Amino acid sequence: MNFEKIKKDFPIFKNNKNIVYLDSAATAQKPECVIDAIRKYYEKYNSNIHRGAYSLSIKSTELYNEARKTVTEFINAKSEKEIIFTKNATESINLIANTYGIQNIKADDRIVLSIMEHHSNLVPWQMLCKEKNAKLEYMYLNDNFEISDEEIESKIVDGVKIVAITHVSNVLGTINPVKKIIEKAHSVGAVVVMDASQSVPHMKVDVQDIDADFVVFSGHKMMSETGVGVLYVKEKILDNMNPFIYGGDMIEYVYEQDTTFAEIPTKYEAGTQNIAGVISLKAAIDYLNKIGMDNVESGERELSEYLYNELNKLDFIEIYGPKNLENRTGVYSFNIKGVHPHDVATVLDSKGVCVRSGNHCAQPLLKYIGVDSTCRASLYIYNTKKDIDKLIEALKFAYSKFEKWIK
Ligand code: C6P
Repeated sequence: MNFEKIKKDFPIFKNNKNIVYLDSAATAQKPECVIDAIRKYYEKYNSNIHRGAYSLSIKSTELYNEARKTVTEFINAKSEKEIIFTKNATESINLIANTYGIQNIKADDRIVLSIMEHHSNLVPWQMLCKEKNAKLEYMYLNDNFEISDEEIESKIVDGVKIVAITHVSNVLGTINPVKKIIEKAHSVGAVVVMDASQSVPHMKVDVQDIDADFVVFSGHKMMSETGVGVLYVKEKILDNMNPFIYGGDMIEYVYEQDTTFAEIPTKYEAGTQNIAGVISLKAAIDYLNKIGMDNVESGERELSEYLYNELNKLDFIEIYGPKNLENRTGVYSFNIKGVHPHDVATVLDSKGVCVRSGNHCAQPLLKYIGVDSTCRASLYIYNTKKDIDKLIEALKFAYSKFEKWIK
């Protein structure tokens, strides 16, 4: 993959010549074609969807519907009815917990998560368990920051009703064995919520092949605007779920004392949607498809290996994540031993290198691995080996500044 050429598609790097952006796990930069799609929508078609008989509104509705088709094909869902647009992955998970969860979880049922879940895929389940008097349990990690087969077998047992698992950890980069987990969950009658926030932007995800019941992700991590997310739900489950938010557009008919609801997926899309955001998500997926998801994955793997090897050469760095590179993505959490990650990130910033530092919205995971916070460098298609070299140089510089203070 020609990373240098891809980088030229991103105006932010023309306007900030010296930055090295290594925080794509938080949010991805936007290529020109996505920015153009948003501009074009507002300049040529801006109008509400599903509401007007005039041609502008019809065009907006068509663009919105085309985006749903593009998402359907991108993750190989069976039907467009299975794709719901939300605000982000967080809202998608809250929707599931507050509809399917409320309807199906009873006292003493079990919900199983992994300890590496982002707070978005943890707090909603905690709240649901408290409300229903259900039990919340965790799959923990082995020394290589992975969920072992034994852990899957011992935790996903009779009585488990929901398994909520991230496909890829936003802290460790671990790729979880989701097919194995889903097969096991289905064998005990549980449904699986797969958080694909850190996988869908980076690899081919086929929801029918994986067989997850619910899949969530955010558009902004795959180069769309912020404020648009996706919830995939198998049609047979969706048919029996209550709506999440009530109001305009999600209804079929409203009487004084009662309401009938629209067909799926509109039943779950109440109120005016983020139309430009949804259209920008289509543009982002078209862009990814043009590069090819196989190239995205293999290109990032090459960069990830380079980053891993370069970080490993620095004996003052501690890396948290799997050592076998085939089982991880380009998300690297690390610390300079003895130095607070916010201090490290501030020095890196002085060299133009953007990394995230903190708990990455995964406090139970950080507690489990025994650190308060980490620095995190995360890669995407516009990064280059030069970016990684600059990170390494900046880390050496940071170490030289802190060395004398480290005990
Ligand atoms: N992680 C990060 O820097 P939202 O905020 O709804 O778009 O995405 C939530 C979310 C859910 N699951 C995983 C695995 C995630 O990584 C995230 C977002 C960002 O790691 C922002 S905290």
